[in-house]
Amino acid sequence: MPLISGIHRLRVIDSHTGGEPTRIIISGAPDLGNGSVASKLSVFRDKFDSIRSAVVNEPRGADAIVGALLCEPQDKSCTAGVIFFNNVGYLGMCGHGTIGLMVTLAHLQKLTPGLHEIETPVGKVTARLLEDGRVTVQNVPSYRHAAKVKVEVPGHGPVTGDVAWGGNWFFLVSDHGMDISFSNIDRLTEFTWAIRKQLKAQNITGRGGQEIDHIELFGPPHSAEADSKNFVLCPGKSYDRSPCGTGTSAKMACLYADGKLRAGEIWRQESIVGSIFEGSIAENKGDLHPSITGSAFVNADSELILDPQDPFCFGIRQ
Ligand code: PYC
Repeated sequence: MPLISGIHRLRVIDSHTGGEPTRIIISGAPDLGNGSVASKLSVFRDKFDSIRSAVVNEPRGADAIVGALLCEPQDKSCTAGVIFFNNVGYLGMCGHGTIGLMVTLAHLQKLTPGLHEIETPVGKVTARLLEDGRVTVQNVPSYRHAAKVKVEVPGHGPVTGDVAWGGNWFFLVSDHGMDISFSNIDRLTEFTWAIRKQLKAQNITGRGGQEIDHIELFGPPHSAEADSKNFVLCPGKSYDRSPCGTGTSAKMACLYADGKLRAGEIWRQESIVGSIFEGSIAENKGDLHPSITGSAFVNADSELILDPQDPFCFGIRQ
């Protein structure tokens, strides 16, 4: 069955959070049924994956864009439901994207400053729109799954890192000898991509065999206001321009486990482009709850046109 029978329009709002773009589908998306956001994601992935590709891939999109589908939450205590996706697939949670979502909903006058709950495929997160326009996201519980895991990377030698969950799976490396600078993006991408491939080849995974699809390198901050600077490789080989909300959550879980960050203490994570997220961690009944604060700006409100005559209507796919 063809996905669209004639010209189809999707309204999208673009924003960026610390330089990392988020494109949110506001209307025109297919009906995904009445289930939870996790079940809506299954329907979207199984039946409408071409819409994901149409929104984020070239010629309309670009590798760095994280897409989001605004949807009805099953849990009526939530202000919204959201499914995040990228150039190659779907994300469990997305910190910068949730900050972008909150600012987008405020732009649409659908929410006012205060506390809101958002249903995601990996659980409920809480986000507070602050009076100054910044957003604090209380992420899903985060944890370190494995410490000091050694992976042999051809051309680089052994690399040691931690495996941690922050809403996505991360391999976090501090001891790497690389220069964490914007001018070094190509080498950082090549190095982290090589690590990712070896994690897969050597069957190093997250809990329950889940693939580790984000690699995070840390180095000294360039900004006097930050504690650390990072480079985050995303699943589709793009890098995160923001400090990465889920990656910063994973990092704080590791710092906490090592006794290097106390509950309530502020951690300022600088991104590869110089933007900063402020984070902290709280412990409740043995679970670690990270919070991330950052700002986003709406930069486009537009309509995507899907024309079935267009040979690249559903994007250029890998
Ligand atoms: O902010 O969590 C995040 C994120 C994940 C991938 C890109 N950004």
